[in-house]
Amino acid sequence: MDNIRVIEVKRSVFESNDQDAERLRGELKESKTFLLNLMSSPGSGKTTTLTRTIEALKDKYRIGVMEADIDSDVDAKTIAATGVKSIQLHTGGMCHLDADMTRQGLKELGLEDVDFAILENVGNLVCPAEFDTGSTKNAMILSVPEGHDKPLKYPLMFSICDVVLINKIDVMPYFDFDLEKCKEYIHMRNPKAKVIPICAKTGEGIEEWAKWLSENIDESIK
Ligand SMILES: Nc1nc2c(ncn2[C@@H]2O[C@H](COP(=O)(O)OP(=O)(O)OP(=O)(O)O)[C@@H](O)[C@H]2O)c(=O)[nH]1
Ligand SMILES: [Mg+2]
Repeated sequence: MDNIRVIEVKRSVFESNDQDAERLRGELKESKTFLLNLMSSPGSGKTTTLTRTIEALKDKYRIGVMEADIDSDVDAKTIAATGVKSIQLHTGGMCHLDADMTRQGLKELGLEDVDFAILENVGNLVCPAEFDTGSTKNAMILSVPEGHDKPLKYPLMFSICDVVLINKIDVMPYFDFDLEKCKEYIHMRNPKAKVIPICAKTGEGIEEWAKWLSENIDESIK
C-alpha cells in the first residue's frame, strides 16, 4: 500500500494551547466526533492495540486514525490494512502534538466522515502529557517490560489519562512486574483512572477496553 497521505503539521500559531484545545473540543462536540488521544513510550504497543480496537469497533463506528511520528509512514500503513481511513502526521522533529496540529490532521481525515477519531501520539512519556490536544478522552499504554514503577517517575502522564492500559501481560512471568503495586501507584497519581490489563498480541482484555470506549463514544456523540 503506497497511497498513505503524509501531512507535515506545523506548530500552533495560537498563543495559548489550552484555550485552543478547549475550542477544538467544542468543534468536535459540534460535529459529533469523539477523539481519543493514545499515548505511551515508544514500542509499548499503541499500533498493535489500535489494530485490535479497530477490529472490535469498526462495524459500529466510522473510524479514522492519525498516526503521529517524527518520520516514516509504517504505522499508518499498518492501520490502513485494517480498512479504516489512516493518515500519517509528521511533526517536524517535535515530540508531541498540540491542539492546532491535531486540528490540521482532523481536517485531512474529514470530521464529517468520522464518529471515532484516534490520534496515536508520538512515543514519549513526557512531552505529549504537557500539551492538551483537544481530545475528548486521553488514554495511555504502559507495557510490562517498562516496569511497574513508571507512575512514580512520570506523574503528569498518569495524572491526565482517563484510562491506563497495561499491555503485554503475556510476558509477565519474565519480568518482576507487580500488577497490584502498579495499580496502587497509578491511583496515587490519578484516583479516577480506569486500569485495564490487556494483551494486544492475543486480544485478551480488548473486550473490556472496547466496552469502555463504546460507552464513552456513545455518550459524547449522542
Ligand atoms: N509479547 C507481546 N508483544 C507485543 C504486545 N503488543 C505489542 N507487542 C509487540 O511490541 C512491539 C511494538 O509494538 P507497536 O504496536 O509497534 O508499539 P507502538 O507503541 O505503536 O510503537 P511506536 O509507534 O514505535 O511508539 C511489536 O513487536 C509488537 O508485536 C503484547 O501484548 N505482547
Ligand atoms: Mg506505533
